[in-house]
Amino acid sequence: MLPSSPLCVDIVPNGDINRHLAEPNVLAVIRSDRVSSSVPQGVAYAANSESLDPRAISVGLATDQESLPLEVWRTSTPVTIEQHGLLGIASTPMLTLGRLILSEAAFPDIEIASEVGYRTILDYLRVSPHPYLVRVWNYFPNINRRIGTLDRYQRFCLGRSRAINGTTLWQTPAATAIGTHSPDFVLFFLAAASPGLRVENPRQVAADQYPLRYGPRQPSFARATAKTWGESTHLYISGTASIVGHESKHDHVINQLEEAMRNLYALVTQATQVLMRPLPDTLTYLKVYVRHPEHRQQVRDYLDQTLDAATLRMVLTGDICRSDLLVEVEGIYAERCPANEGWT
Ligand code: 3EB
Repeated sequence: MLPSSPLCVDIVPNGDINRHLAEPNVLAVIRSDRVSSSVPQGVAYAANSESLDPRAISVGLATDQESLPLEVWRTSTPVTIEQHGLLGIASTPMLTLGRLILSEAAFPDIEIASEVGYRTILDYLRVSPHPYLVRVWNYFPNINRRIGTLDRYQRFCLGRSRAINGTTLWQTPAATAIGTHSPDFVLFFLAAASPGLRVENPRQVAADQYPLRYGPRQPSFARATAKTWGESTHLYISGTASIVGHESKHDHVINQLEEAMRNLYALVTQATQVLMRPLPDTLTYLKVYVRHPEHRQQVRDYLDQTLDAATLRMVLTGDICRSDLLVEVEGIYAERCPANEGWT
């Protein structure tokens, strides 16, 4: 890691989460599957062996892998851990990672869970040294299921919109919203003392300007945020799909993936034009969500043929927020952590 950058990212094949958590400079260990919870339904806080440490994030996606690759974020200084009610906080003097796990069963519906979740986070951020969200991830089950006239993603957007309405702290972070098959609503975020720079994609209508036919409250996320930490500028790219303008495009998964990657690279070009500082040379990390597990292999093959060998990658199975979308990508430009840093 450059001494001036407070945060680096890595993907490690090693599934030993506790070994990573034992290191004081580890900010987050993100696993894509779900830690089985021993807590009964209806308890808002899904407690389990890893849940006491907010740096341990388990997203709740189905996994068909033998090995469990982990995403590990490391910091240049030791991490302090706190728990504020249901909200777990891991921070350094420069930045904050937050983790909120709500059991959906404790709420009447996803709309309320989303509103309560975002209110909880914003209430904490107001008194935090790092009040601005830079990047947010949202995972919850049955994202495409229709409840009445709206689907659950649209209801999630409604709840988020109510919570952030009129809040100047909300400087529209980059985000991901993906459907799982786990009962928890998992939210985690990166926050900083000052907001990132919002970057929009010239090929896409800004999500908060989508026509209302996609839902009564628009999604609120930036296509990317660029964040300068010391001497280093990171780009956090939101979940990016085969959407041009505001419309979903293509029926075939690889055509969708190509369109999503065109969107991603258009966004990177846009970011380098609005930024005063260069980005790292290659995309550090690409995470791909495919709706159907049977598409994973062709997606992997496509990535192997098209990505720089240095780009870390992970292919996960998850549901995309529009039912006509088969694939979504998200990415990070940042320092990759040096191999085996801090390991003994
Ligand atoms: C899209 O472009 C795809 O609601 O926070 C991507 C990233 C999507 C974030 C969100 C939704 C969200 O509209 C969906």
